Amino acid sequence: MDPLKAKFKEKASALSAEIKALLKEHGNTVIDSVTVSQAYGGMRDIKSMIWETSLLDAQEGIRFRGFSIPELQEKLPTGRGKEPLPEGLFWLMLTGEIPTEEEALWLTNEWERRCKVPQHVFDTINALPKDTHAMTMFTIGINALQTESIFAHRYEEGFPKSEYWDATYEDSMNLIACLPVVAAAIYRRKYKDGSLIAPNTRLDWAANFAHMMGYDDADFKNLMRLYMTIHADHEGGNASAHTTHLVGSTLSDSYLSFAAAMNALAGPLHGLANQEVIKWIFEMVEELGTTKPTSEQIGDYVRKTLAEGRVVPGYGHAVLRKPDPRFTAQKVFAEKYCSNDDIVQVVWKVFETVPPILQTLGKIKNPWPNVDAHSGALLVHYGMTEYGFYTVLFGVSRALGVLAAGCWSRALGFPLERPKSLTTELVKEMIAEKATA
Ligand code: CMX
Repeated sequence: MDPLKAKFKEKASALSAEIKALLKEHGNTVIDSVTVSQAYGGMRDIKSMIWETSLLDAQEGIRFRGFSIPELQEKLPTGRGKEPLPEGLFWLMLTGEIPTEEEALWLTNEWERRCKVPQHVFDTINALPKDTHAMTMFTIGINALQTESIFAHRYEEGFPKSEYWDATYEDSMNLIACLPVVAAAIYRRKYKDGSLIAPNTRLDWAANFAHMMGYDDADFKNLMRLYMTIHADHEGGNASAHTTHLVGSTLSDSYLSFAAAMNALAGPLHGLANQEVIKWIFEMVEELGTTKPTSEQIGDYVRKTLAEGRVVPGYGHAVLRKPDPRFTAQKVFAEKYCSNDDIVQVVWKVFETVPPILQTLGKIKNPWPNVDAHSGALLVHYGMTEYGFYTVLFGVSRALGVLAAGCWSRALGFPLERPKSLTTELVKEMIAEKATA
């Protein structure tokens, strides 16, 4: 058994026993109650899912196994780069322990060893019209890769519940290993001449991804390491994470549940917002005829967007109530590497201008920027202007968190997810009953 799998098995057995005891003693303890607004309002704040890999605080933002993003930047191995290796974050999310440099390097080599994308995956992607959205190509590519699922093969043969976690671990590791190759193939087919760039075995996972897309700038590789780290997980309730959890709970394998998650990420209120942000900025600078708009010009453009009944992309969040620390991490990166870039400057001016305008609407719970408000400007700076691809980058990173959490779901034996729905008729009856009680 490989060292990461052995560590995960040890941690999973211990937590599984602890949860069993907890449920025996406190299974009927009420830890939350649901309001009518929650039933109608997208189930906000209902505590009804266990997600071990990260936790989101409305004021402070995301913590991965208790570590904030600046803490990860300080503690995770960086390999040959200057930003944390996503390999280290995956190890942390799976085991709860910060890996050593050697353990992170082992994972780099392990993913390289496991990276085997069959030809039919490329053929499937290439069979799609070139103007197919990159996220559609991505989900189809992942589904095509499902032929490799160890879980699906073993289930078909018949294997015991006690081994589900093992097959899920194998599938998750193999899928994560292959995703950069699949994503880079989509990028090369859709936006370049279609020729593939072979992986460079001396590079870590994120740097290799940059290389296979055709970017060999050392700073861009650092950006990819940071990007792949900060987008990886955002606790369990967000649409892509929750989708992985829901679909995985039917014992769909990691490939099928992750492909489903990517369909959720492709929505403009979720991951597609990163393409919408830069599209909105490009349209603004074109309409204004300048890449250096004033705050007044930006303010007018924001008010025009709102008057058209559109949302300002990259702003607002279902849980966060402060600027997203993932936005801040990217701003800090930009301050270091490209503070004079025009589009970066526009993003910073939008950051000054948008929150007070959104606040005046009186209905928005969080007027602050989220992760998607900054990412596009950094990519444009390094020459990646094809914003239709941005959500694929988000997706490759998101695999780390949702698949690590998927391993935990199978290791802890979580059952089929099946919440109770109500009709409005029944809600009215329940309200009336409460009033007379
Ligand atoms: N621009 C304009 N209006 C906004 C807004 C924004 N950025 N954010 C919220 N609102 C509106 C909502 O549409 C809602 O309007 P109605 O009552 O008329 O329907 C109202 O303000 C209240 O919304 P909320 O409770 O503050 O926010 P929600 O939890 O309902 O929605 C989110 C959260 C992210 C969907 C919303 O803020 C939004 O649409 N933002 C823009 C899209 C975006 O950036 N999404 C990316 C989120 C991060 C990610 O998942 O990647």
